[in-house]
Amino acid sequence: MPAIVLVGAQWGDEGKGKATDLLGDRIDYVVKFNGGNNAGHTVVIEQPDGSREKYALHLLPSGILTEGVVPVIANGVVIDLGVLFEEIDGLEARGIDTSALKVSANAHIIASYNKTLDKVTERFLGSRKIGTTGRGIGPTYADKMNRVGIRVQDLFDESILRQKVEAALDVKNHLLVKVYNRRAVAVDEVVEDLLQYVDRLRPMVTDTSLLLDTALSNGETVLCEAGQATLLDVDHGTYPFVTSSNAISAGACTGAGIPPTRVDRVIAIFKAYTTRVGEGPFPTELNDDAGEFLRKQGAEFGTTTGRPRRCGWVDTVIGRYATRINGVTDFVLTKLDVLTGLETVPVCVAYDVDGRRFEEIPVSQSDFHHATPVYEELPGWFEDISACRSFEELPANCRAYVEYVEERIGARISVIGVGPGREEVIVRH
Ligand code: 2SA
Ligand code: GDP
Ligand code: MG
Repeated sequence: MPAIVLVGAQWGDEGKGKATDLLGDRIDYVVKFNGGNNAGHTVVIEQPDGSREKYALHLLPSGILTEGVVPVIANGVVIDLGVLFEEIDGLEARGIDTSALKVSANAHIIASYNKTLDKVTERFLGSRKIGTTGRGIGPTYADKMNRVGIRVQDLFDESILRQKVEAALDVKNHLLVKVYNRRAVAVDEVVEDLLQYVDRLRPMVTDTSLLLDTALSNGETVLCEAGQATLLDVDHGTYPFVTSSNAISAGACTGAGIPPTRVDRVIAIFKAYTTRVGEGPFPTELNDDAGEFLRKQGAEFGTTTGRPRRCGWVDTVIGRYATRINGVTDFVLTKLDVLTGLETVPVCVAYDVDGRRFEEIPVSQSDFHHATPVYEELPGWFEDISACRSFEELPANCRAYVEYVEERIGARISVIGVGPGREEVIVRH
């Protein structure tokens, strides 16, 4: 059976968690392949008595909420062990069975010094900051590339662990003390902190690439779920205002050890408008009442940090880019209900940069910073769409909006979200 990759098409928070959860009962494995606890996925599940349970996941794959699914944290992830066990304990306390969780022996560990470095670097950068989540993501990936990272498997050999922590701290302590005016970090302190998790971690650790290969060969279905999104990808996003991992579909191959020939479906989650947290260019951003309307209607606040998200109209140039770079086969259009109540809905179809029209994202970052959106105004709708379960039930203007966006982004919109709940969707294909 094939592997399916699910990605965010914009700057994150498109509703990937809900989309993964939706697919859950047709999936055997759900794999997180990039990022760490910078991610925040909110999933709302209706209970038999009609009440709603809300889950906010950071490090665990969203598939953990579906019974029978094996959740996998693959090699491309960076793990904060304290957060991992806090999240596991939190879910167990709410009756969710997490015992099937598998963790790659090759995933990297976020050590305390990298959380410190993330925060002090941002402070040091001042107005040039990235607006990171402060979870130590960037410095941990930097260590991985510098070959001074700590991997999960290192925890099972104390002497190796000590050597690796020593090597990592060699330069870092110099930096912390001399540049950032902080205290030096003791090797013992870090080693002790990490070793406290060894016994709980050991049974989960395995060769997850082999596990997934065997599953695929046995006809099982594997869903690889990206954290962050296309425009936050370290190679293909708005660098340097990106996260430090590959969040596009290809990231699933390196981040989970699954070959490209195994992947036959790429589902991209595209919000009916656009949001961004942190710094960086955002052509359709609204700093007015319309932006406030979207933030309020869409409850656009960071799932991890609580930061208000920047909001703007939908950008089909970005949608088309996401289709190309990810090889999207299907889109899930989320939060269409949030646009209800607008006289007209502007759709960005191109950019204007100093009088020049761009149909694609300009390759020059400076151009992108200056890009202003070229809008088509579509008529809005006022009917509550949250109870609609078929495309035909949607108001005519709402259907026209979906079809217009679909035409421009260049891949079919197969599912439409009309509310935060698990069942508040329209399945078209
Ligand atoms: P980092 O911490 O190094 O990954 O930050 C680098 C940039 O990546 C952005 N980023 C995100 N953008 C949207 N959502 C994310 N997850 C949380 C959420 C964010 C939150 O679901 O709401 O709670 O604030 C996420 N994670 C990283 C980040 O804003 C930087 O622009
Ligand atoms: P992720 O990071 O992509 O998983 O997205 P987040 O969970 O950070 O943010 C998406 C938010 O939108 C969550 O609060 C979801 O409950 C909510 N959501 C998802 N789909 C819909 C939808 O179709 N309509 C509405 N109103 N909310 C939705
Ligand atoms: Mg999120």
